[in-house]
Amino acid sequence: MYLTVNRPGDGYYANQFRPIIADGSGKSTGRLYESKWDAQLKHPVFSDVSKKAGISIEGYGHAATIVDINKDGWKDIYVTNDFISPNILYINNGDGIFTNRSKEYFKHTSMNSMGQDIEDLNNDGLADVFELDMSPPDNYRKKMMSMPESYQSYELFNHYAYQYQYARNTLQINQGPGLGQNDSIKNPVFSETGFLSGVTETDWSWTPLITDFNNDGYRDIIVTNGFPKDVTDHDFIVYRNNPYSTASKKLLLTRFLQSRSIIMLFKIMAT
Ligand SMILES: [Ca+2]
Ligand SMILES: [Ca+2]
Ligand SMILES: [Ca+2]
Repeated sequence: MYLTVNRPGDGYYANQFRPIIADGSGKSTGRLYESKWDAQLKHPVFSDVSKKAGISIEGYGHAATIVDINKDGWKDIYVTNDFISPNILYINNGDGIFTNRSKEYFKHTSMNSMGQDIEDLNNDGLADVFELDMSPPDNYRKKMMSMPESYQSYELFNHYAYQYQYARNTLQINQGPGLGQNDSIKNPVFSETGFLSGVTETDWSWTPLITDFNNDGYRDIIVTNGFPKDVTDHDFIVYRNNPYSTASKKLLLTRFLQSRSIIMLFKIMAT
């Protein structure tokens, strides 16, 4: 069993660049529990094996999927982390130890990563990865809700060896194993086709579920989204920052803007 962990506070702000703590001492580090049968208790007992399994990289985790992504017979763990903390792809080495290979497998990921699902979307037998972010589909809400992306951020991704990340949904289509020298098999190659596939912008989104809703043989995607109030509306942020010293907290809370809450359903078309 893998548990994602996110602990705000304690001096950790997941939207601030800093070296990633990868020795297990970071408070927002996921945990892996091994289930073993206890003959005396006559039921399984879970024990925390995170440290010896190499589950030691911090990140503001929101979701994890356990799947054999490279088809070597060993189940791997993909973790989506919110804010700028990079996602983690724990590849199972087959000896009880996992190694993060996210940057080797994916050219970039979503930034404010929320939920994810990993299924075969194009019926080629290979697992594809869909993860959610917060980009709105219309221009007005883009301008009102989104933060600008800057070259400085790009340079900071390089400086701190973070994975490149963009604030939109991403769809990683698995192209199958790459070929090495002498016809050897390498890691799978993924193409990020979010824009081409028309699934990048579903506003403030939480969790996708991929399944064939209409029984036509192609898996579809349902996205749950919405937020009670638009807390990242730029006008509201200015309003909140200026009169906070004079208005009561109660008054400010009543002035939150209403957010639209919708559920989007993508039907995958045969091509
Ligand atoms: Ca594997
Ligand atoms: Ca596929
Ligand atoms: Ca379908």
